[in-house]
Amino acid sequence: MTKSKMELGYWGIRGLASPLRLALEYAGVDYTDRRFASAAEWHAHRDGELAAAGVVAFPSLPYLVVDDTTAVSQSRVILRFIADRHGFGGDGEAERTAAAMVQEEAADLNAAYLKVALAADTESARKEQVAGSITTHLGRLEAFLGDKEWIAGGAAPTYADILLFDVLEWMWHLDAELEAAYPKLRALRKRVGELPAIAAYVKRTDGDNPYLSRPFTPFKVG
Ligand SMILES: N[C@@H](CCC(=O)N[C@@H](CS)C(=O)NCC(=O)O)C(=O)O
Repeated sequence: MTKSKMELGYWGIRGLASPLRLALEYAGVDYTDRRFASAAEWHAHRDGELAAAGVVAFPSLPYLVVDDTTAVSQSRVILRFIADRHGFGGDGEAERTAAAMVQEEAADLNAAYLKVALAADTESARKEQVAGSITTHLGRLEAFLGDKEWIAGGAAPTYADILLFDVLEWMWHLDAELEAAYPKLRALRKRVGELPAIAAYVKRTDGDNPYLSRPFTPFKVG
């Protein structure tokens, strides 16, 4: 079988691409991690090479182009696409549905995160908003994980576990107390971090695709 050529395009930050980079690393595939440094550079690529390839229906960042013939945009769809291609999209209906629900719950959590990070302009407002929104989603995820090894309930990790590895770190960055408050999620993050491909990636500081160790946190506070 010939190898696929893959290019992931995004800004040089973690943002929406971080779970996708982690998923590509976990899949063990060769890919180009194309990081745009400015809007002008992205727009020139979008309106030039990408437009000429004629495969990008919804041009945005992030995008994934495979073999110059298939393009996927919309970050959540890209994550599922990578996982489905490489066998960690969930085994059977129950696992696939669980993984998809976790992905959507994580999207709600991210939306709550952005609201707090961008809007709360005092420490007490931040605490109050974290308690009013973020803890609801984290509590649900902790309960759903329960005593399972992987959150979708199967014998192996799915993209939902990899996604949580990223998302949880953002939450802890926003409020350090959240790490100890959800011990099952913390243990899950540790398990994902011990997967060899993930462990190797988070240690990588040089080469073409270094790991960006600090979540971009648009705090008004702190
Ligand atoms: N719903 C989209 C949102 C994409 C989005 O808003 N991308 C931002 C970066 S986080 C961007 O700068 N896109 C460049 C563009 O749309 O031209 C997704 O999940 O991929």
